Amino acid sequence: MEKRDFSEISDTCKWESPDYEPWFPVSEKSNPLTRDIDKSSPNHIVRLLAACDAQMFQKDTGTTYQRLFSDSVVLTMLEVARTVEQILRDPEDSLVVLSGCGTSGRLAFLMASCFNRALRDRQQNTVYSYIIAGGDRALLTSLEASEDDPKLGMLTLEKLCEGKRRVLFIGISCGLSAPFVAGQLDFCLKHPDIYTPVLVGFNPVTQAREETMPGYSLTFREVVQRMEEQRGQRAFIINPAVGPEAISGSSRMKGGSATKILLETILAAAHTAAFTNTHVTRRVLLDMMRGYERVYSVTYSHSDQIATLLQTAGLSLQCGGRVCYLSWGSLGLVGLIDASECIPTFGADYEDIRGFISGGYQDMDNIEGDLTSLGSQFCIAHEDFVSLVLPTLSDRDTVLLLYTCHDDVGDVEKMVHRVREKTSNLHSLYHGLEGDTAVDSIGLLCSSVLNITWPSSSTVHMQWELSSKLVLNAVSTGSHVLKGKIYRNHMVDLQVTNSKLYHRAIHILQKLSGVSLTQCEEALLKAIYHVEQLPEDITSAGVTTHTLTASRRNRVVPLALVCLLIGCSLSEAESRLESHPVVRDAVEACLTSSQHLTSSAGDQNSTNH
Ligand code: S6P
Repeated sequence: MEKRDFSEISDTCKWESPDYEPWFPVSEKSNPLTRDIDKSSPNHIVRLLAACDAQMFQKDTGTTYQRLFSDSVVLTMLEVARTVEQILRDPEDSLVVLSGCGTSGRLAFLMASCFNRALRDRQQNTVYSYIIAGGDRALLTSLEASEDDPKLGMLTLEKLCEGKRRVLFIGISCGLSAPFVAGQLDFCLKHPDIYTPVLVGFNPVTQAREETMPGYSLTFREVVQRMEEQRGQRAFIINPAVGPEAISGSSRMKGGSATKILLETILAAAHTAAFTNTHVTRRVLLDMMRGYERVYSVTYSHSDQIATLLQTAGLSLQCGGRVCYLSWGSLGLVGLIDASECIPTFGADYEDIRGFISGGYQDMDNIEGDLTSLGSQFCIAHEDFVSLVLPTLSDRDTVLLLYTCHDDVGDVEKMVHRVREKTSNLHSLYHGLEGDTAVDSIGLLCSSVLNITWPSSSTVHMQWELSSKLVLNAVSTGSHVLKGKIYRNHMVDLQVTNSKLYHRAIHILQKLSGVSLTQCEEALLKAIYHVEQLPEDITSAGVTTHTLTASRRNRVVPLALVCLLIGCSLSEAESRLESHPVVRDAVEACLTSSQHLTSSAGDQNSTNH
């Protein structure tokens, strides 16, 4: 029996203490479990990610936080599921809209597509639609700035729902923070005759964002308070805590997984009830969520193979190679989503980790259709992989195949042969069903194989998606950790492209330098505008102006940090960063020399005394 690590067990609960980083909401806290993730081996990284993901399913211990399985959460899910059920029974002029920014918008798209497909399969009219801040381009790339616009959110929703009699609006904001979603929720509250708003997120309402939004009179918290006044009748809030992210603030990980678990449970239960003439019950919801908990356990029971993938991908990134996910079916969307998130999360280039889906935009089924004309970054079909990537593929690159027993194995096999002509660095993630006796000719051609077998069920494809999401999140996060992008459990080189990221950057600077928030903001602004002194027109400008300027610059947070740690000019900080291209090394070198400076100043002081 494996020995239990008690230090990890206590770290699991530490974040719940009121004294632990009290100035941050749960979604922005740093996870005590992962404070040394940057120095961990591939196997240990996977163990840490598993321990963090386990926090999603932790039972309610009667503390401040409600959890996924808390009665209050399940009860609200039940009410929302019953509302969906009613819409499915009488869909005329009705719509269920899922909306969010970044990953939350991408998951809104994934789920709306999945449940519309389920309706089409039953020859029913579709009732789902999605909104992602920034439009369909944001499904594949980072358009974080649109998150800050509450009016745009509201107008997009109003336009989408024109002429509808009844709309169930599901706004997803993991941090209870996106102004785009707040504007939409507020709009729903003002039109209760048509709209019923549901907010999904992972902070208590008292931790919803308090900052004012540009051109808007309410804060997110005030919108949530208004929803609370209507709670249970005309507005619903589903907000269990799932613990801090493994990489602080990276809500694409647990936030995304928990969003998928909660909403798929609600929608799948509503479908079953509506089409079997029964009603959604608490038990059905709980059983489905427990099913997802099993997905978590089954997936991480393959930790060694996940670690192999992560190590291979890490080596590729370290030597300037690429990681390509080649997927079939709905796993393609999971691959595209994971790859696209590396751009804002790790400041990665779109070619570093890239997803391709067998049928391209035909399989995507997004509102705006084929986006290939927007440039190479938007070329997502396997044929694009063959023409754009395959010719220059080498052993430096990692290729990961994602497919299931429902996909055309002959097609997978053809692709495997083409890739093998260029590289042997080929791996596969395959989901099969119990009793599946397929001959593993594909596995024989791969350097590593991760085969997961599942019991058959009507929702197994959603379980495959979650399992693949966990694996890919581990691969993309772990490989960037190995590349040296993370310091402790913070992404230091983040892109400061919206107000949430602007404030996160200031807090990271404060945590790592120990100086005041005001000094940190000044250092950040100097790095953004590339000036040694801050003129009045910069200090008086708004956050939107700062983030717009920051979006055209690189490495602003590392630059500001080096200036703060060494007390040097921007040009000196730049040359120090140039001599340490790996961000973690640069930070460590500066910390060592600043400690050295402090201790020699201390020595000097003690000599003087
Ligand atoms: C987070 C990801 C971001 C968020 C987006 C929305 O890992 O990079 O794109 O999804 O900022 O966040 P939220 O809290 O409104 O769901």
